[in-house]
Formats: sequence, structure tokens, C-alpha cells
Amino acid sequence: MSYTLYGQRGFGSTCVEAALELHGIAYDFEIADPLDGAGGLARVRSINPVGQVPALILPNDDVMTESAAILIWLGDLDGQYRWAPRPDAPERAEYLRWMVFMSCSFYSTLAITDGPGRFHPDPATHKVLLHQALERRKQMWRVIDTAFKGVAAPYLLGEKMTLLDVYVAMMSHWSPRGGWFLDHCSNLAGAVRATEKHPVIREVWRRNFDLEVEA
Ligand SMILES: N[C@@H](CCC(=O)N[C@@H](CS)C(=O)NCC(=O)O)C(=O)O
Repeated sequence: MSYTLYGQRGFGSTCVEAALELHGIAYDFEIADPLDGAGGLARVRSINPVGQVPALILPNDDVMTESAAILIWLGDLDGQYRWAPRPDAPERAEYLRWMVFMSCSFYSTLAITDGPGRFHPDPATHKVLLHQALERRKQMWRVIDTAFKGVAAPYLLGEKMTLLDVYVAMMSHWSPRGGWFLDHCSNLAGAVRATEKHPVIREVWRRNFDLEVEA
């Protein structure tokens, strides 16, 4: 029974590392960087034909991709719901809504910044594409920040830290990054700070973001 996580430090595999460790699930980590030239991309494509990480190999050798799906699956796996609301909990709908929102509306814009040539073959257009992708990310942060106005206490869904907190906290370190995030997402920032104080998250963040968070 073993899990193997393919990813790269600071990439989307960060939240999967955190989820595995919060659940006490042992795993092997394999560096697989789709942005590390043709060799890196070929290696990732041999696991995930889309050429993206994270990818998690399950103990039965099934391959699981899509970070939100992996987190939701891990959160439900042992039926204990330590890091996810139970399916019948009142917070479940919000949990699913924002997990999928962050994946579909925010994370999806990295497909543009990680490879603008996929969206327009002329390199002269790429500066605009990168700019627009970043603007879209800012807009999506504003949407979720407004939705959580007055309801974050101390975590996004209330008293208990969930994998939604972990997912949002990880993405807060991506462009437009911490400074912009703290200035513009005051409703989310408290939950991110609380999440990053958890000892498991601190250690995973230290490894992935070279970040020392105060206890
Ligand atoms: N929908 C995917 C997106 C994964 C993704 O975009 N991962 C980035 C790294 S953080 C990647 O592999 N980028 C390389 C590329 O898109 O070519 C997920 O949620 O797992």
C-alpha cells in the first residue's frame, strides 16, 4: 500500500503533500517538472497525458490528477472527515463550491501563464495574454474574498480547518503573490494565516515555498 506523488516544489503538488500529511498517509515524492524542458514535460506526460502536475499514484496503481479532485477524495477517504466537512454537513456545499471555483476559475489561468503558446502561436501576443491571465486571477481573488466577507472565523468554513483553507493558502503564494493578496483579500487573509500556523502546513510550506511561518 503506497502512494506516489509527482510534482515540483511550490507547484500544485504542495497542497496534495499537505493533505497526505494531515491524514498521516505515507507517500513517496517524485520530482516531475513539466516546465523543465522537453525531458521534464515528457516525464510528466508519461504519467498525466495533459502534461501537468500534481499526479498521485494510488496504492492500486490508479492515477489521479486534478488537484481539487485529489483533495476532495483524500478528505473523504477514511470517512472521518477530519479535514473536510461530511457530505451531510451544512458547510459541505460551500466547501465543494469554492474548491471547484479555485480549480476552475483561478488555477486554470496557469495554463495560460505556463504556456501562452498554447493559446496563441504568435509570441508577440504573449505579453498581453500573460497580463490578462494575471488580471483574471486578481478578479477571481476579489470574487472569493467578497464571498467570505464577515464569515471567516477563524477558518473559511468556521471553527475547523479544512482542505479548502489549504488550497486557498497554497494559491495565495502564486502570482500575484503574498503582497498583493494581503492588500486585496483581507477577508481570506486571516484564515490563510491561521492555516499556515498548523505544524504540518508550516513544514510543507517551509519545503515548498522556503517560508518560515511563526508558530
Ligand atoms: N487542473 C490542474 C492544473 C494543474 C496545473 O496547471 N499544474 C501546473 C503546475 S502548478 C502545471 O503542471 N503546469 C505546466 C503546464 O500547464 O504545462 C489541477 O488542478 O491539478
